[in-house]
Amino acid sequence: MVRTGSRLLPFLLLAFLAWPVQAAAHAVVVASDPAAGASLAVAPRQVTVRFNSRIDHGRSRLVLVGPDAVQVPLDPAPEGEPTVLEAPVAAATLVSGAWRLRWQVLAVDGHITRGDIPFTLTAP
Ligand SMILES: [Cu+2]
Repeated sequence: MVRTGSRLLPFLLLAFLAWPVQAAAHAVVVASDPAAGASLAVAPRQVTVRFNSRIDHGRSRLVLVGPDAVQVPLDPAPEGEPTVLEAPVAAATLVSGAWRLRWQVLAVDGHITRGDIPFTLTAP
């Protein structure tokens, strides 16, 4: 009996540790274009953010925040790859300086996450 119990304990511990990981499957960025910290000579014509889990495209947002807190809301594609949010960027809308790609997504687990991906647009 004691033996069974001591062999069961590691399994219970594992199950306990694994559970919150599954429950907390909100969307986290795994890659982006522009990449975080990128320095670009030319404004991107499209932005792409790849997440670790499926997202609800219809309830996810992308905004470019630029110098002087100027905000350029983007229009993400309503569907596409289940884990990717992307949007076109209109030509000649971005001045040079420090920018942030601000993302907010709804993951399939019902949790909203948000964050900023900083990048720099160098003067032409
Ligand atoms: Cu979650």
